[in-house]
Parts: sequence; C-alpha cells; structure tokens
Amino acid sequence: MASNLAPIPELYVSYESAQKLKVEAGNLVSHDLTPRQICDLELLMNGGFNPLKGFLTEEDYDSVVETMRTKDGALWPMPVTLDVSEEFAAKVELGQDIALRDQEGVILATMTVTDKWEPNKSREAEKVFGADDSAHPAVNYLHNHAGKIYLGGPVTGIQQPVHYDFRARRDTPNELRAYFRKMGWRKIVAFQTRNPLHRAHQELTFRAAKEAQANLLIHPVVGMTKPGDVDHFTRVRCYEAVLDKYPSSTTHLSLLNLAMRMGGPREALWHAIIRKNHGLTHFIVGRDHAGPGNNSQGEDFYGPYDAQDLVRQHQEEVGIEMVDFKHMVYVQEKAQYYPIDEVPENSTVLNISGTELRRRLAEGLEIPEWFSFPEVVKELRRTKPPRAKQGFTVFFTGFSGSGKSTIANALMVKLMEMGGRPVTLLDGDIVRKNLSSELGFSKEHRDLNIRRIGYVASEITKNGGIAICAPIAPYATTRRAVREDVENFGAFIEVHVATSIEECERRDRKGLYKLAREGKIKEFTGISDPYDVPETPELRVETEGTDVDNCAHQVILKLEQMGLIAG
Ligand code: PPS
Repeated sequence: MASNLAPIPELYVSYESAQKLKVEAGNLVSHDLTPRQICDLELLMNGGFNPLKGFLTEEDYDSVVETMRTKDGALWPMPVTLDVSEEFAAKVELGQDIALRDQEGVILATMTVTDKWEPNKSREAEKVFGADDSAHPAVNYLHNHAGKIYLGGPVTGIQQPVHYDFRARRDTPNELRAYFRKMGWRKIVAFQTRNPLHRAHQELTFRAAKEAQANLLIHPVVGMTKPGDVDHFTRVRCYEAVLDKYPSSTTHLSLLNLAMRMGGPREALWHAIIRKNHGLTHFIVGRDHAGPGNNSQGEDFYGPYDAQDLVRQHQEEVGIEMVDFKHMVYVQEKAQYYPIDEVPENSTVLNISGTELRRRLAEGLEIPEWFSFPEVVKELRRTKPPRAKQGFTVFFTGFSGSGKSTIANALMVKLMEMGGRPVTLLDGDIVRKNLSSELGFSKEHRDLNIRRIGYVASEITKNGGIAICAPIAPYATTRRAVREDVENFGAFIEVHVATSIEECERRDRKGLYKLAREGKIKEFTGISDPYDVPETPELRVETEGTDVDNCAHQVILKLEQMGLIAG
C-alpha cells in the first residue's frame, strides 16, 4: 500500500481572514477549553481528525457511540465532543457562534453551535470503553471531569494552539506529508507510543520496518496519556537519546498532540485513522494497544489482542496496513528479543514489567543493559531519582495541644541534621498567621486552610523537598484530598498524634480549652467541633508517657522503612 501524500483538508481560514475573525470573535460568548479539548481541537483543525469538521453533533455522536460511524457512514470510533457546564450551555442558543479559547484566553477557533444535549454518559462508557467503571481513566473523566452538556457543530480554525516545547519536533499532518514527499518516502510505518523506548521497542520497530519494507516514523503521543505515565518532557528527551540508534535516512521522530482515552480496540482503530491522515501507510499494533490497566475487579478491560482484531477488520477501509506484533521478550541464551510465540524451546525468557521498572527506579536498583539503553535510564533517573532522594510530605494531625508542633519541630531538626533535602515546616499556627490570616474555624474555612497547606506541600514535594505539616486537619475527606495532591509527586505520610482530648484539656498549654468550655471560643475541635480520627494513618504516635524525642524518632524509623531516607 503506497500513500497518497496530497495535502489533507484543514479547518483553518486564510491568514487575513483569521486576523479579521479574531477581532470579531472577541465579542462572542466564549468557552475556555480544557487541556483535553485543546488537544482535540488542534487535531480537528489540522486534519488529524479528518473527516470530522467540528465537534460531533448529537446524531453523529449517537451513531459513533453505537456503530463507530458518523451518520454519513464514515468510520469514526471515538466520540470527539465539546463538554461544557450547564451554566455555560444555558448561555448558548442553537445557531449561535462561540469563541473557543485556550487556557490563557487566546482565541483558537469559533464554532457554530448546531446541537446541545445532555448525553447518556453511562451508555457512552459501556459502548465506547466497554464498561461503566470509573477505574477506566476515560470513564472517570466522563463522570468526574467532563461537563454535563455536550455542544456540537462545525469549527472554523483561527490559529494552532501555541506550544513552547519541542517545536521543531511537532508536525501537522500536512507538514508530515510534505516531509515524506520531500524525502521520497512512499511506505512509512508508524509506531505509536506513550512510553520511553526500551530495547524491546527498538527491536519491534526495526522488525516492523523490515517486514513492511518501509521507512519508520516514531510517533509518540505528547498530549494526554494515562495518568501516572512518565511526563512527555522526559519521554521526548529519552526518544532523542535513542534516535541515533536508528538509521537516520529511514527514520523520523514526530510528536503527536493527541489526548488519549486509553480505549483499547476502539482507540487503536482511531489511532490508525489518525496515522492515515498523517500520510502513513502502515501502523504497528502490539499487545494491549492503548490498554487502560485493570478494572475495579482487578481484571483487564480488554483482551491483549482485541485491538489487533478490530484494526484488522477495518484496515482496508481505513487505507492503512496493520503490522501486528506479539509481546516481545528477551531470550537470554540468544541475547536477542523474540515475539513471545516465537521463543525457541527450552530457553530462558527475561522480561521486566512496567511496575517492576518503576520499582527499580524508585529504589535506585540496577536496570540491566539487555532491557534498556543507558542513555534512557539516565534520563529516567534524572526525572525520578530513587525514593531516598525524592520529595515527600509528613502530615501530622491531632487535637490542639496534642503535641503536633513540638514533634514536628523535633523531626525538622533531625532531618536538617541529616541534610540532603530542604525541609519546610508548615505548622498550624504559622500557616494561620501567613497563608490563611483571613480564615476562621468553620468547616469551610478549615477545609480551605488545609487545601492551601496541601497545595504548598505538594509543590515542595514536587521540587524534591520535605514538607512537614502540623495542622489539626479534623476532616478525613480533606486529608484524603491533600494526600491525593501530594501523591502525584511523592510520598505522603500521615501521622496521627493520638493524644486524647482529656489529656490535651488537662495540659491546656494555651488556655484555649478553658475558654472553649466557657463558650468563649466557638467551634473548638474536640469540645464543640468534630474530629475524624484517622483510620489508617501511616503512623500513630502516643504522646502520653513517651517523650518528644522518641515520638520524632518513630517518624524517622517509619521514613527509613519506607525508603525515604537512607538507613
Ligand atoms: S485546622 O482545623 O486544621 O484548620 O486548624 P489549625 O489551623 O491547625 O488551628 C491552628 C490553631 O488554632 C487555634 N484555635 C483553634 N483550634 C481549634 N478550634 C478552634 N475553634 C480554634 N480557635 C483557635 C489552636 O490553638 C490551633 O493550634 P494548635 O497548634 O493545633 O494547638
């Protein structure tokens, strides 16, 4: 199959019209696009989502959800929808033009709203992703992030979203087509990836190019991938690091700003269509393509080769040939990679799973040369140093006067004595003086206070520091939210300072309990306000009969046990 490399239709107006339209669009009702919608819009405008001419209308949406085709019969397996809030939808009449802005307010496009409806999200989840199970990232997005209402209609492109990173490596479908024309490439196989390239991937791409007698396009997704993936900055540095292991005259690296849904078979078919639009003739589909991981029962959402089956059924219609691959494994005796079904008998198969790789990186353990390239491992280690060098947050919680601040102070000094990472203490009183001086003690204000502490702690953690927090933090749900914020970047250690309310009142260091009993302080935690006792903190310390030094030492031991400080 050779490619037709003629330019593909885009949705942009001419430069002059765009300047005019931009001014006019300033008066339109405008929608601030989410990161996912910006990715979708970019591919709509540049022809990556050809034949779509805008966000799906209701009829097209229903048809895509049910049959993987638009109402005109074009194969299109993935809903590309503009989800908005009910409040925003109420401001828009059918037939009205709206402006679509990026997150800085730049107008990228206008859209004529022809349709507005409330979708049945459970049906979308079942039909498109196979189950209405929020363990699936796209189903989670659907139910917990996407707006309630969908708007549909044609888009008029004004300008591309601006990217400040890796500009030279980003190509529109027409730029890639032009590159292939210029290079005289007629057969090109695309490798889609959201992971760093290790040796198995290199072997697979070499084999694919050989099998198809084609040039190779390494076409990684840099838009949105699976939560928890290696960030795209690191990945692109990894791709660049291995590029010279490929023959430069037959290999090209280009970045695709796609927002993946992790939709397995339907997503694989979508990827094939997108690649066809980029001028590719062949497309590699491996094991568990665009797999979302386990469902809430701990089982796979899709069979390992379901994606290959679906792409095989439609490859002719799409006009792109699938190059299918089984899982690649390393055969020790042969010192070489093989597809799992071609492994010679009685040989030793070696494999390192993604989870095992993450464990080895976290613990600073060896990553063997047969598995990856030293250049790639070096980049990964730069981004994810071993746990003993990563940032983390110790979050003390307990009643006023329980001893949180004293233990937190002792812990800070001990950690500073060890050195290596900057330490910040976000004590309850200090935070209330600086960050939260306008707040009182209502539930709303306490939550706001704790979320602010969580935000600062997560930033410290992200940047490799140690944050020690010591607020009362009486609400379990708020503590959980802070945990989630921090765990995006490093470990969160909840320490319950379990001093009883009777003991705190007996100590009454600040004289506040007396005032609370007399009703002179309202909403006082433990007296006239609730405290949710942590059910499963990483550590619970008893202060009655244990001195401060010992309590702080218990935390140090816990940190050692978790690998956060070198033993
Ligand atoms: S919260 O709930 O986490 O936002 O509270 P926090 O910011 O940690 O509280 C800091 C100190 O405020 C004093 N204080 C009160 N505590 C509880 N309830 C009421 N109503 C109240 N009013 C003032 C109290 O001394 C807290 O200090 P610590 O360090 O916990 O003793």
